[in-house]
Amino acid sequence: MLRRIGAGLALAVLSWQACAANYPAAAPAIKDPAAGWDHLWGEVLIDITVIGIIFAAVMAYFLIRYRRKPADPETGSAPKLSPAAAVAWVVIPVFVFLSDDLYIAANGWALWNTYRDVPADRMEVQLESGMYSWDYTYPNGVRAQNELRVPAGRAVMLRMTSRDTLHSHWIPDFRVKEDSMPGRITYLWFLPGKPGEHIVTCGAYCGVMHSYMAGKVIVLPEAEFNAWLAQEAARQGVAGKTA
Ligand SMILES: [Cu+2]
Repeated sequence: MLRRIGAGLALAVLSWQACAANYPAAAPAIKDPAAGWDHLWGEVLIDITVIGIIFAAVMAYFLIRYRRKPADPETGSAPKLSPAAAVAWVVIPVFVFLSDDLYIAANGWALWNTYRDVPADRMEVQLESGMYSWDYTYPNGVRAQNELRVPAGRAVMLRMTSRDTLHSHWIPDFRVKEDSMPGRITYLWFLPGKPGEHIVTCGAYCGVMHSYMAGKVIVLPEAEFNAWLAQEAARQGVAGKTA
């Protein structure tokens, strides 16, 4: 029995290390956090599926193996587990389950920490949220409402606050959501890879028109974005600096 426990333990540690090998804990700066979150989510799904199948299989086996039989001559004389085996039956499943839990949690922690480091090469846009709109201000003073145009391939950081109540700027495609609130500056960043459109929505119930608080992130090729920004600067009569 003890030999079997030892083998199980070794297998758990080995598979844990095999997992950790293709997932370095101290990952260098993340190029695209959205890909990191997707990877981690995939990992969670695989792990809970594998562990779920193992636990379900053991349970099904026990249900059949130790089912009650009416005229069972062994009734009342079940073999007792030794103290070591009893402890092992508790400790090993807990160890397998918790070690995987901690592994996933540690990776989430590492990814979150890296994600909070915003790349130095970024465009910063101020965001003021209010009932019921998203109001963006570019570095050159250009303002936009509900439509955030950004250049492809460059990190975009939003510095956010709110003029009335709690809102939450959510861009599902980029896997980012952060609260904006009065009297406080919060931030988020994302990396728009290629041109396209992405939904922005409010992730915190903020009033009766909350569900209408939708906008767009419009990712443009860099030259097209610069042309748009210059054109808007001229139209709005603000300084024509580049972002
Ligand atoms: Cu809102």
